[in-house]
Amino acid sequence: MNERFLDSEPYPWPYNGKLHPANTALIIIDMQTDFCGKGGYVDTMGYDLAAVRAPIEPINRVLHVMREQGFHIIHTREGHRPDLSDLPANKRWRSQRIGAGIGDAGPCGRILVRGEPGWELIPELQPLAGEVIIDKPGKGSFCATDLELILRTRGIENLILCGITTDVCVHTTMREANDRGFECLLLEDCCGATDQGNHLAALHMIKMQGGVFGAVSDSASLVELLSEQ
Ligand code: C5J
Repeated sequence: MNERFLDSEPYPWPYNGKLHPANTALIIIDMQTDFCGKGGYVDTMGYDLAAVRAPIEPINRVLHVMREQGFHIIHTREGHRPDLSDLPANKRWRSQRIGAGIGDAGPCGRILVRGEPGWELIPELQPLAGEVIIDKPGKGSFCATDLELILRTRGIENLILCGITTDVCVHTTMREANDRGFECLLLEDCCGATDQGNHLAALHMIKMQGGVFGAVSDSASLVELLSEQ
């Protein structure tokens, strides 16, 4: 199979040029109403929704092309069991301090509780039948989930990360994946954070030390590369 490399920083990605649908997954992190919808967790905390909604359209463009070409598509959702048995007391306490208690009632149902309207993936980015959905109780997608087993079983080596928030769940997942030997790419316009400074800092961190967690590119560059014959 021909080698191909994406225009990305700080190095052309992936490192070995092996980029094809069988060994590469798009992982869309936590595009849930609680993180980018009106009345959800992020909205209740008082953050501006514009920055966390900005990635919706670029993600959709990438998703369309990658679906068409048969790449693996993975969605994640952060949330807790209705009895909150998987919610650490300190996580709950901190959320209550800021007025958006996880497990408490809000305009979109109980905040970050599985099965509630706010916990659902947004209508614009609904999974198709057969796409993997990972339910995670934490920020990283590998902690207390079967994500690694699924990736190894399918022979996936490359992960293209997008979603929200850049500095929290996306970054934690990228770090976890990088430590496990996966070749990671983050699409900067397909991510968003509750603080623009944190978004930019998270992108900068990835590019240190020759690409300490992988590489950074954008949706247009990826779509262009994948559209080349
Ligand atoms: C946060 C996330 N920010 N999906 N979760 O609590 O980044």
